[in-house]
Amino acid sequence: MPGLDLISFIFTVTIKLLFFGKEIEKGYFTYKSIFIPVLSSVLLFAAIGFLFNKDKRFKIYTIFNIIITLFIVADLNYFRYFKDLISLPIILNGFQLGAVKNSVGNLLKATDFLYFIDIFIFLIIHKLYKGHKLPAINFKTRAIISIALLLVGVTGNAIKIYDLSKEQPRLLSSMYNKVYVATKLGGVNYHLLDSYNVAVNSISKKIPISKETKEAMSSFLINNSKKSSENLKGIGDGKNLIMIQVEALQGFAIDKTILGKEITPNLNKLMKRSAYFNNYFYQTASGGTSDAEFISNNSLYPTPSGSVTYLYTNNEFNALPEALAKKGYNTSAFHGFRDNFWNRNIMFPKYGFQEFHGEKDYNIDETMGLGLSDESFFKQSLKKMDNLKEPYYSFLVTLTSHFPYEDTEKYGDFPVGEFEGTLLGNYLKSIHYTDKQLGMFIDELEKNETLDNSILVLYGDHYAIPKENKAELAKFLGVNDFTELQWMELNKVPLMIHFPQDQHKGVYEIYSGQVDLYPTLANIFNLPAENMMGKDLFNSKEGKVIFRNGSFTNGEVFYLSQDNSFYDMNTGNKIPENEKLTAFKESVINELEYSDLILRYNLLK
Ligand code: GP9
Ligand code: MN
Repeated sequence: MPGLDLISFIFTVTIKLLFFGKEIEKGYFTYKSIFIPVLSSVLLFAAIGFLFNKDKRFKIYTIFNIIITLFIVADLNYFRYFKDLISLPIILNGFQLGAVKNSVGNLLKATDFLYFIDIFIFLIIHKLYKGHKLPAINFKTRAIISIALLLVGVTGNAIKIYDLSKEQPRLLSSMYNKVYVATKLGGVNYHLLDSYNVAVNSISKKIPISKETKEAMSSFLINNSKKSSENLKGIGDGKNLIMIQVEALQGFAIDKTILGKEITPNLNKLMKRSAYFNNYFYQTASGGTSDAEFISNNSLYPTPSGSVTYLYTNNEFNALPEALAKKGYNTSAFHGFRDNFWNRNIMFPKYGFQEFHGEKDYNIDETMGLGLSDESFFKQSLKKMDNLKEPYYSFLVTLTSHFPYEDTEKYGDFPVGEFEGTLLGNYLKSIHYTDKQLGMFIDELEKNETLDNSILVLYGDHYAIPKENKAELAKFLGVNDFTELQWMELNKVPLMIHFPQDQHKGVYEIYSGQVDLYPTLANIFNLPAENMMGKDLFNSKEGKVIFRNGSFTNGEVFYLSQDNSFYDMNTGNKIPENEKLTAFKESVINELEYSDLILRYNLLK
């Protein structure tokens, strides 16, 4: 039958895209709501293919099908790891991710291959019927059908894209919530829009920022640095700063036991001796660890797609290490992994680290997970730090507790009972291991009296347990399941700031995030606090956390961009949006935009 290829192309590709939508978003997803945009996007390809005749048409449809399917499977795997979708700048970023290949390979599921099944079936049928001459359809008929398909496709898409742009203005241009776009418009439309944005973005760099935006931005930055009090100002002046960024240290693991044993005994000890921020959130996006390093040292938001460390290697920064170096500090970064991973060898000097000790500066005498074990890393780093002239800023980034936490025999004996053999159980073992090494490191600093003359900062870079494994986490925390709001509240990482003689210890409940670290330290070390998106946590009354996907909270209400709704954090219930909340939402979008503009236009030059 002429046109059978057209019908089967539309049918199978649409079904695949619907399944894909379901796989990336279970909470708010419905087949019904996504059916029209998905079908419309497939019709665009169907229309192009139908201009061709017979065998050529079959070939074109097969190629389209393969490309769309490859995108689906790549997106799925990327999503399992990053909770996000691939976008063009990230494809450019691909070489950076080589070393996480293991993690991603780990996420590839047998069912992913089912997405290719129709292609094989079509190829077999095509081979079997090769002798049968397909009846030709004349060009005029093909052109009419093609235009009709195109009209239906474009109209369907236009309506849905318009609806979404009304519901969440600026979402489609800034793509702060890519998954939401894909679950509303389908995977194909998402990628078409992403490509369109990249093209527009590279053109937009050439258009100057409007005067109004510039003024609004500078008045925001000036206002943001104002504070009402001067608590702890300059108390770190002349002291060392030792900052540890711990891989995948998620808040839920702190101060918990399993089978009667503390999971993080050393961190629990440090927490009680420090200023402990228990409502501190990670704000990383697809740049993972590198985003955490960037946000914490620069007080800017990460890029909505790709990573700062790939897209903006040519920028100038106004970072913490540089500010301390200007005051005569010796600044160095330590990380026992490939020097060029996340472009650290380029970016760390850009941030103002005078020295970066990467893999090549360590003796790789013991490996776990991705590379050098935390034990060996800390022991060797202590020796390197011994040689530093004071005052210094040492920034250490750990590695062992990296997903998928599978080197369990090497972590040492730590039984996890019913969680034995699960991702969560393995994580507990690995974070327990890292805690032990942190304990050793801190004890050593205590023994050699370094702690008496240093401010020690410790925080987690990002989450540990992907949404895929949320059932295990629910079981561990003794609940049935999480609402979307509860899941967002689990995005906390601990922040501890330890002062000599355990001064200022206590629990600080202010809602805060990684952008707040640099302004907080700028106050402690008497550094200029300009062009920062965050707030000094010792001198702010109101908390605020903005996430890269446009969600935000102030500790009382939580706005989830996933469903464009506000929640009362006491009751967990949705609350109606009012003028004040709309204004809050607007200001959050502005702040994210200012941070993006600073990067895009290299404004710190
Ligand atoms: C490797 C480590 C991994 O150096 O920082 O980064 P991540 O995969 O967590 O972003
Ligand atoms: Mn990490």
